[in-house]
Amino acid sequence: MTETVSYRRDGDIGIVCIDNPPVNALSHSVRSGLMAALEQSSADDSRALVVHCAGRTFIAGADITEFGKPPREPILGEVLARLDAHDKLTVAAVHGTALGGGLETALCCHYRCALPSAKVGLPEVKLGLLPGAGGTQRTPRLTGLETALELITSGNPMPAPRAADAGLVDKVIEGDDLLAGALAYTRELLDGEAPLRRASELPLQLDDAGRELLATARERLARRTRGENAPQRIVDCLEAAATLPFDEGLRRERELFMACMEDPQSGALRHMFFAEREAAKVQGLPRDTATQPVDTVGIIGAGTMGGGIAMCFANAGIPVTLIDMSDEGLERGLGLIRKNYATSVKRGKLSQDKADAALALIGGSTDYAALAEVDLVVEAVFESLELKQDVFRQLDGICKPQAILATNTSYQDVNAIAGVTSRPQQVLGMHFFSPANVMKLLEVVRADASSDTILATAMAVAKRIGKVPVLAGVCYGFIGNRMLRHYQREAQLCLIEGATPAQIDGAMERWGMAMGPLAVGDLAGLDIGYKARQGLTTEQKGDPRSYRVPDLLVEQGRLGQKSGQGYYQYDPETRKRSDDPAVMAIVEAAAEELGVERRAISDDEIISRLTTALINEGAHILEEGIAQRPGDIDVVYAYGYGFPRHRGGPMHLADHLGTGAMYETVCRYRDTLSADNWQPSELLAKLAAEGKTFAEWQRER
Ligand code: 3H9
Repeated sequence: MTETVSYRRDGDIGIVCIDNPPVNALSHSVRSGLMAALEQSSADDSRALVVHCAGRTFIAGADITEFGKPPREPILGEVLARLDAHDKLTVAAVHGTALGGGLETALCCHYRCALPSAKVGLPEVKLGLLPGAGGTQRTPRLTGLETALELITSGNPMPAPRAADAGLVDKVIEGDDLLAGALAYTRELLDGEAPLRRASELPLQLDDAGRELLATARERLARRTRGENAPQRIVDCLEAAATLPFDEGLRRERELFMACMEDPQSGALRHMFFAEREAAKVQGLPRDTATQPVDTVGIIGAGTMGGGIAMCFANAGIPVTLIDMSDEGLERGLGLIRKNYATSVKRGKLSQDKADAALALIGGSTDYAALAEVDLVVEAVFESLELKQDVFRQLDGICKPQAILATNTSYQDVNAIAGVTSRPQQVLGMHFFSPANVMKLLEVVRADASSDTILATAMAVAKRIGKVPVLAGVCYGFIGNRMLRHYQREAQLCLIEGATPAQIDGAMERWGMAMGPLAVGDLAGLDIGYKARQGLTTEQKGDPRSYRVPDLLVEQGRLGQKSGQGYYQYDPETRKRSDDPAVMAIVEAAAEELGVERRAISDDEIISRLTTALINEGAHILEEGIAQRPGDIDVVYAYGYGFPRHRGGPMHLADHLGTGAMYETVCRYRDTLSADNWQPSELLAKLAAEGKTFAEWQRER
């Protein structure tokens, strides 16, 4: 057939095997091979055809690397139309994951069988797309509208046994020899003279309940997906499936698929897909760099952060010893962990068994000696360099020589921490984000002496505990928090110059941020920033207009959600925020005190100043080599700060808006707002002059 598709016979059954590592994506070679295999199957005297894949998975979808390039025939739609119309019985044999175009291929077979461990799904929405090869038309004909809606708009995969209940899989094959099971199943179907059951020929109608379902879904998705276009277009496709003849529905799906493909949102989401995978790689470190085993972990500090980190490891089956200075501190920390697990069980997010198993892996001690044999220690004590150095001196004396010593600091100098030990090559930063058991981002901070082995180990461990790791260099705030200071500064300046908290947060949330900057401050607690500022010099604190209001709020006891008041008032029951005239009085007084004349500020100005501040600082971070790639910064912002994925992260946004336009905006803000706050990045200036994007700069390096 082709180098990726082969055809052979097992008696009267033809077998087409796709072998296109790593995930059997539907590349041009696979599509051509499938077409050829169908011709062969039609031409020979076989009675049926089994479609299966070599390697770790069934087809994981269209080949995303081909997107954005001119289409090469045969396109997937043509291949699948041919498969759907095949004149011999067809059976898909699924293992691993049948995703996107992969599941659409299986749906064009007359029957589907799968291993119990297999999963099926239509994750296109996560790429800003919709299933474009019949998935929106065939799925509801097999499962009904409700299940199809959930599967396609969530993009989440469904385990094979559930897919069998839902009508997507016809037989779950027990044992681990899928092909033998699939052949036996096919023979059973042939012996029973099973009809060539085409999903495209099954009936589907739109009744009142279906109409109601789709209308509710549109509203729910508009709220939940904040400005994403693909979810609404998916509902349009499902409506077409239920109201139009199959071929017309398919045409409508194709139109809407193409609209998604040309939508910058999909470009941004596809960028995120690859950026996330790229971020896990450390430049200059071969893929097969040896890692150290991490079978036991110690955590210093049983506060909220330490407890959350302990849960991450325990959830992944890794035993943890939590250390705190006092019995009370330790008991409080362990109590908080128990409470968190109980809440997860109550909310149905975790089974009682899994919670019990994880809890059983978390032990506590007040004696550092308990860490003598652990493979990795994560220090999560109060943000003080002296305190952290003291902890590392003790660890150095107690832990085995090859143990990895990590600090969870957000701001401190990891070199200065590593420097107090006799093994700086074993020290790095592992910066978790709060709540640590929920947030996916992990900044792995490389200090000057950190060895390749511990970097590779930290990246691998991060993945094991379900995190998205990004490598960062040592600087104040690393990648994420260093940029955040500039974003927050502009939020504060917009506030004092004329906007209200509700306007700033509302503008950013409508634009797509998970939460506005001031509401985030209230959630985290305004006293945290206040305390941190006390330890800084006037120069380090930056523009005095950018912290006067939060200082006043804290001094009046307004600490944020935890005290019921911050930038907003909070309902004690629902935690719903509402505007508070007292806050505006504080803002106006602060403006007067600092000689700031308040004026009307538009939502567009707020969005532009906050996002441009991120982009300019991101560019500084790249030129200094603190981040490895522009995409890494985008991953940090999407996973750590609620930046809308469909905008692709700050650096992708800069590419989308144009580096030239961004540079001009930074210069305009420098000239009209503040020369101190807006120092254009040299890299941004260079790219603007050369008419290049950050992505192009990255590719050419
Ligand atoms: C679609 O199907 C559209 C159709 O409806 C209509 C068309 C007309 N293409 O994630 P991993 C690469 S849209 C190309 O680390 P895992 C990936 O970049 C598609 N490459 O492994 C990585 O490369 P590298 C719908 C792909 O075991 C390597 O494979 N399908 C594709 O953790 C390993 O990936 C999806 O959205 C692809 N489709 O997870 C599924 N997929 O090693 C997307 C992966 O160089 N894929 N690669 O960094 C996934 O969700 C996961 O990759 C999967 C494996 C679960 C399959």
